[in-house]
Amino acid sequence: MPDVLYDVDGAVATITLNRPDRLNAMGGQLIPEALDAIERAAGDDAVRVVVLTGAGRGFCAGGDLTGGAGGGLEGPMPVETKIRHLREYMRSSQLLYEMPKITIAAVNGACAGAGLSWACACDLRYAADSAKFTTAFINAGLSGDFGGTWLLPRILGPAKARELYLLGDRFDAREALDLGFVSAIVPAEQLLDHVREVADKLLAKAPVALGRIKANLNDAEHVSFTEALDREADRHVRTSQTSDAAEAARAFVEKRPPTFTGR
Ligand code: T3D
Repeated sequence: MPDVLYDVDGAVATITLNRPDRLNAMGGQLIPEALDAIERAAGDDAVRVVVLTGAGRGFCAGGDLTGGAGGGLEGPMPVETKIRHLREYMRSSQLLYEMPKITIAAVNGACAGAGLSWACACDLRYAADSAKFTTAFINAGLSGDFGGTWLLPRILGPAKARELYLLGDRFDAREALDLGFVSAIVPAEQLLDHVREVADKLLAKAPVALGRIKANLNDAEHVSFTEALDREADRHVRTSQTSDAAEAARAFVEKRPPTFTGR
């Protein structure tokens, strides 16, 4: 069995991390296969929403502590080579965060370490009632990778993110919801159906506008207010020129649901 499964249904790609006996820890070929799958979804014009989830009772337990790192990060090689390989694999987080499609983490269970970083990189997160979370790196004597230390402070605020990274405590789905880390808690057996409903809701919206809203929100993390206003103005005017924007206005006036084409 591959360590990552890839499935497309309509315009929704589902990437399933698939090492269930290890809570989908990042050993074997899980990291390179996940990067391939994320690249594939990002590059497929027919895919508009990407769902990341895990097989079995885990979402992703982070680095594999039993066999060390997977995907060629282990073994005798110069540290600079390892850094280069890891950085290449970490493009997975960058793609989830930056691709102009909406990415959703369906956190079906344990979500730890670099697995939590991947969840952070997604636009939206939904948790099964059985999900549990930990930044975990400090418990493994590590400092953090796959972007979590950049992303989590932006999601939760710097004080809470610092606490979670420095202490490494576990938190459950209820606390994740209270913190605003996930948008909803769903009974485990209904999680993927719920996420599909969210995806369908997104599919009914204008794709260019969605992608540009994501770009604006991403820019807001790191550019000045002046620069953000410049980029908002540019994207807003360009988006207003699309036929989807005209269709949205027509549909509103005609009191009917809009039909978007992505142009
Ligand atoms: O490779 C790379 O370079 C990528 C870099 C990654 C860096 C990191 O992510 S460092 C962080 C590594 N992850 C952790 O430290 C998390 C360790 N795991 C846990 O804290 C807990 O297992 C969980 C909170 C994730 C889940 O707790 P629980 O009580 O639901 O499950 P459990 O009983 O602890 O674990 C169930 C099984 O999964 C168990 O195996 P067994 O005893 O049934 O044979 C456990 O050993 C295994 N497992 C859990 N996490 C990992 C793992 N096996 C390998 N690696 C793991 N990370």
